[in-house]
Amino acid sequence: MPNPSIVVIPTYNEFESIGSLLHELKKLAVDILIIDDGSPDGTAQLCRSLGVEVFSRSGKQGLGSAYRTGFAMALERGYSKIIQMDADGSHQVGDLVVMMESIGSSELVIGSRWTKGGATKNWSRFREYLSRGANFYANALLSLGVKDATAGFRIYDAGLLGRMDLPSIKSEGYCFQIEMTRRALSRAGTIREVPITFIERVQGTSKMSISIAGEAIFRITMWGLLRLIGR
Ligand SMILES: Nc1nc2c(ncn2[C@@H]2O[C@H](COP(=O)(O)OP(=O)(O)OP(=O)(O)O)[C@@H](O)[C@H]2O)c(=O)[nH]1
Ligand SMILES: [Mg+2]
Repeated sequence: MPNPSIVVIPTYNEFESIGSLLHELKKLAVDILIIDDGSPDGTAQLCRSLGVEVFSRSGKQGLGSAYRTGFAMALERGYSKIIQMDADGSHQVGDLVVMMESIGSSELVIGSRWTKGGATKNWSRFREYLSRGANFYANALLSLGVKDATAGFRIYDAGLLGRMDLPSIKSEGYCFQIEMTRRALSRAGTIREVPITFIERVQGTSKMSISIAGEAIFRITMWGLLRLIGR
């Protein structure tokens, strides 16, 4: 019988980080699905050589679209819990275990850096302010009531994910996490934040860019304005 839970991991050039993460994940009772965008560094080949399923796409198409693809596959296969995790070593398997134990009746568990007990390690002041600032701005305009709405470490219940109309989620960068949080709330999803320690990657390079930050500022502002005029 397949596991009831699946971890969906988007990858782009994560050859140096993904091996140790998969090694740790394989100790849990979870299936794993990698969504790789044709990483030139051989990430997909490495994952397959470790016996992990890879769905390969041609060319870098963005984190949001990678998750939409992976989530749709997970729902179609009938998994009841769908876990999202970065490949860069920032998200710890130990924290995932705690998150899984904390699910209770929650339909969305967020591994949170900014709830009591959460932390970041090896982050520059700039990255910390960027993350805190994005959360402050999103909460001020959208009243999400979630301390870490940009977190990419989550467990979704399939029932909630199925209600969220994934093809209509448009964000591509880390704004994807905010849009998913908004949508979960609008579909009456119950959310729990569980403290985690986020560790800055030591291998590979960040895909964070000006255009990804710009997308978030633009979309949050637009949603805030639409909210203001009651739409
Ligand atoms: N398939 C796919 N994966 C992506 C893409 N962009 C980022 N990723 C993956 O998404 C995860 C998060 O990307 P990161 O580069 O760590 O970006 P981030 O976590 O927003 O930024 P940092 O905090 O700087 O690490 C990693 O596993 C990346 O490999 C993409 O276009 N396609
Ligand atoms: Mg990262």
